[in-house]
Amino acid sequence: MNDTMVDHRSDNPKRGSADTRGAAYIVALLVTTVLAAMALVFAKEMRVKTDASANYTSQAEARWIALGALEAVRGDLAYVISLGEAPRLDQVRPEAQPLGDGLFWLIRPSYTDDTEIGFGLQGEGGKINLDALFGFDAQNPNAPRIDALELPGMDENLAAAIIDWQDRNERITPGGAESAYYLSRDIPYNIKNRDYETVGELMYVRGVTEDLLFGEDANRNGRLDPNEDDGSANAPDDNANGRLERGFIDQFTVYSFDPGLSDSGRERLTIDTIQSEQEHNRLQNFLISQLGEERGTELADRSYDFTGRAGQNQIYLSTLQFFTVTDATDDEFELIHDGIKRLDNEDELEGLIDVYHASEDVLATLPGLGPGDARAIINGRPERKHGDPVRNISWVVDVLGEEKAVRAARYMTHRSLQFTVDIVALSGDGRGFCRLRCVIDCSPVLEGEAELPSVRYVQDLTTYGWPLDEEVREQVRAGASPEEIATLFGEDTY
Ligand SMILES: [Ca+2]
Ligand SMILES: [Ca+2]
Ligand SMILES: [Ca+2]
Ligand SMILES: [Ca+2]
Repeated sequence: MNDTMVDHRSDNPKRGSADTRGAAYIVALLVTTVLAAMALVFAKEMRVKTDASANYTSQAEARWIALGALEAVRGDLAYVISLGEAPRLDQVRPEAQPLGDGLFWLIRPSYTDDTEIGFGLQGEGGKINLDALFGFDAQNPNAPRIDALELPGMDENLAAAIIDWQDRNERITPGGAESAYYLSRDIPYNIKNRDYETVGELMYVRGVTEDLLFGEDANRNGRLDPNEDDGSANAPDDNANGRLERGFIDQFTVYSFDPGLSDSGRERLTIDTIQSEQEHNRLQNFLISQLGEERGTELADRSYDFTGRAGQNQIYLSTLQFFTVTDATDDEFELIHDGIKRLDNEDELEGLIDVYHASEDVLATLPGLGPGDARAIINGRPERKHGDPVRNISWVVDVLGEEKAVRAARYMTHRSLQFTVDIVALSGDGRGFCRLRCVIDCSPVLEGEAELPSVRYVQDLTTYGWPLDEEVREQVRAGASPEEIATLFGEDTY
């Protein structure tokens, strides 16, 4: 054996030794390389897994912050309602609010500047109620009958199809579509013939497209983003006109509803059918309680002259006409408007338009009004800030003139009772975010039956992407304080 080895060595000692060492070296090198590569792969995988679990944790954190934000808003509004006040859109602080380790924002369209994001709640009263839209509900004769054709993108056939989808019958409104159309589609489905429950449901209706429903706001943040103003260069297709064409989703609602109670949950007094001394006394007592003996009696007498005593039997076109007929002052009307209603059966009102928050497009659909009137209303809105007591709509008389105002006021309200809460939540490390769009109902309930505002709808919009500036997240990752983050947006717009 030794011999063999020796022989072998002596045969070719140098080559054998070099081969062995070379092979070992190569194997070692290979093993090292493979090990190093494996180590790298493992390290990378570990890193990816660590990142993934960190991201998952951050996202979960953001989601809890969003849900917490919803509860915070409900709590804030419940407190306001408990004071006997109508909830106002400016009663929650909407920008960069710290919650847990993270932050949340409440966003909404700015309405005055398409390139800005607005902050705060969105009043559903500023939108057109699909279920009360054209007054097609025979059960609800007080519902507004609007001129929907004033809306961008709307035409007669579309309006008819929107009506037919909701109305209880199978009679085709001229230009519309009933079940025969929907059942003859490639994938047939039944027509609803019931109230709309979400605005998104419009996608089922003949002629409604994604473009019509969402407009140019592809990421649904209410702002004109660069890709939404560059034509077809980047999705979506837009008209590159420097303005954000909004879709039906921003103009319609299914939630606006007024139970016809005062802000503090009291029954209102009827003004229109007062023909007996007894009814007159009730109204007079109410007016005296609000305005004092002299003025209360004076206003009650003027109203009684109008509705019955002088045998005129005139009918109020709206509660705003009570303001003009009685010649009340703005301050007096502020004290009485919430305690009166026009008709006995005017308890439940669906779809009244909140003139403080409706867009120009929406206001132009009100019966008797056009785009010029809509602009005048927007320009004539009194500034409402914290603590501002002006809450009724007497100012509309100055804007539209008495005759037009008292007619249109039948479809108007000074308050939204349902709100969209569009929550953007960011985890403390700036890595995870969550977006929830919710609708809460703050309708007053009868006195003494206090309730937390109810959540009517929640939709997760996280997949639409981060809606604010990227800089916000970068700053949070870099450890900026909520105050510093809030200043990124400049003046607040709620
Ligand atoms: Ca129908
Ligand atoms: Ca956008
Ligand atoms: Ca585009
Ligand atoms: Ca545009």
